[in-house]
Amino acid sequence: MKTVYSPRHAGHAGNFELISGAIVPAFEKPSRAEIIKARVEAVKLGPILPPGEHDLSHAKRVHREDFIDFMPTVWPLWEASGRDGSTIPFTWPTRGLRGDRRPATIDALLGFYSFDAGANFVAGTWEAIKSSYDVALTGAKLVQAGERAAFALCRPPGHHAGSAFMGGYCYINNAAVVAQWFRDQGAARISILDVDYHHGNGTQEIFYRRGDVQLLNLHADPMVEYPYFLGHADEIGEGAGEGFNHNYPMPFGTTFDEWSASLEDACAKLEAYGPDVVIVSLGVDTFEKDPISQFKLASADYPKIGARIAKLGKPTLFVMEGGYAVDEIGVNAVGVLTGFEDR
Ligand code: SS9
Ligand code: ZN
Repeated sequence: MKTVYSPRHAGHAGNFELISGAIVPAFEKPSRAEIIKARVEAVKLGPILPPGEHDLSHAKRVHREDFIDFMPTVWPLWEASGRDGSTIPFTWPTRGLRGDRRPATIDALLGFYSFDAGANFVAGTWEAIKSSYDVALTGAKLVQAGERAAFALCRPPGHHAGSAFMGGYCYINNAAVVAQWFRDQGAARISILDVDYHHGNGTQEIFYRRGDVQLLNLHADPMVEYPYFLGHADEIGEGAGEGFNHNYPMPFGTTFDEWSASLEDACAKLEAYGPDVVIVSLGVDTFEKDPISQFKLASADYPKIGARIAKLGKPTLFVMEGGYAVDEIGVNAVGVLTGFEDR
C-alpha cells in the first residue's frame, strides 16, 4: 500500500491546549506523524510519496469559503496584533448570541470559527494544515487511479472540523474533502467509517442532510466524552440524509469484543449501502494506553480492524485522524494497514 506523507506537518509544533483545567503542551504533536512514518518504513508497507499541490477549491466544496480563507490569515493577524506564542480562542457565539455577524478582531474571529479552544495556531500551522489537505487529496487520486487502497498520513487531523468551525486539533476536514472529491469525480455513493475514539462531529455536521455520503461513526458516548453535544445514536440524518448517519456511542472501558460488535453492525450497513469508495477516518486513540481516552483496545486488535475493512472489498482510502499514545501510534495505525493487506 502506498503512503502519502509531507514533512510540512512539522511546523505545527510547540502549541498548547486547555485540558482538565490547565494549559499543557498539546497532545497532537509532530512526533505522532514521524513515528507512524517510521513504522511504515519498518514494515515495508510500500512507497512513501510526497503530496501534490492543490488549490483550496476542493476544501470550499465542503467548508464555507470565508472559513477556509480565514485560516491562512490567522498567524499574520495574530503577529500584527503584537503577540507571539500560540493562539487560543476563548469566546464563542453560542446559543442566543450572534453567530451570523463576522467580527473584526483576530481574538473574536478565532472564536467565531471554532467550537472549542482546541485548534490553535503557531507560525507553521497553516502550512501544516495545507500539507495535510494535499496529502489527503493525493491519496484520493491514488485510489481513483485504481489502487486497491492508500494511506493518507494526514497531520493535523480533520474529523472535528465542520463546514465553518474548527476545534479538537482539526482545521480542514480531510475525510470530508476527499469524500466530496470522489463524488465530483463521478462516484455515486461514499461511505466514511470513522473509528477514532472521538465522535467525528465535523464530518457529521457537513453531511447530515445528504444521502450520497453515508457516515458510520464508532466512538465514546458523548454524554460523558468529548466532543459532547453530538454523536448520539438517535442522530440518523435529516431530509435527504435521513437514514444515512449511524452513530455507535460506547461506554468508557469498551474492549475490542464490544467495540467489534459495533464495527460488525456498521460494516453490515455499509455493505447494504454499497458505496463506490470507503474512506476510513483512522484514529487509534481507542488504544488502552491512550493518555486522553477511555477505551481498552490492544495493539493486537488493530490488524483485525484492518482485516474486517478489507473484507468489504471496496477501494479504500485511510485518512489519519487521532491517536495520542505516541510510543505505540506507529504499531497501532500501521497495524490496521498490514491487517488490511493480510500480512
Ligand atoms: C477532553 C479534552 C479533549 C480534544 C481531543 C481531540 C481529539 C481529536 N478531556 N481534547 S481526535
Ligand atoms: Zn480522537
